[in-house]
Amino acid sequence: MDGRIRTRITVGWMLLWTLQMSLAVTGMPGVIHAHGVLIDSIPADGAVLEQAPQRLVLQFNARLEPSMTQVILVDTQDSAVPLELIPSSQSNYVVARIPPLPSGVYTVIYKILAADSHVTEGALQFTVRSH
Ligand SMILES: [Cu+2]
Repeated sequence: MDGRIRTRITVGWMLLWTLQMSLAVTGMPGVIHAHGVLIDSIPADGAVLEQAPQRLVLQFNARLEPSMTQVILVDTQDSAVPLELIPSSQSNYVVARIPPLPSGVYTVIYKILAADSHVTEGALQFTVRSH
């Protein structure tokens, strides 16, 4: 193959790759192909609630691979319950159903796979103080 043609093809591939990367990074505002970091949650970490929450919402800074998401709720007796995940229309959110909870301190442990192919694990805690 003529060397000039080979060069043109290589340059073409490089341009295409650069374009794809820039689209991937800029295509989803606020959501980048970064390390999956929790940026917000409902309930918030450390929240004290008068009523038990019915849903858990975790917001990350990166697109997630939902099939790899795991969320567990641990109560004060250290009994762990995997939470049922609810599909979310936003790729950087995790939504889970919380079963009815008596008063107590609860720990949410989550494990996610972000678009950068890294797994992130973390935890947050909330207290239910219903009367
Ligand atoms: Cu990463």
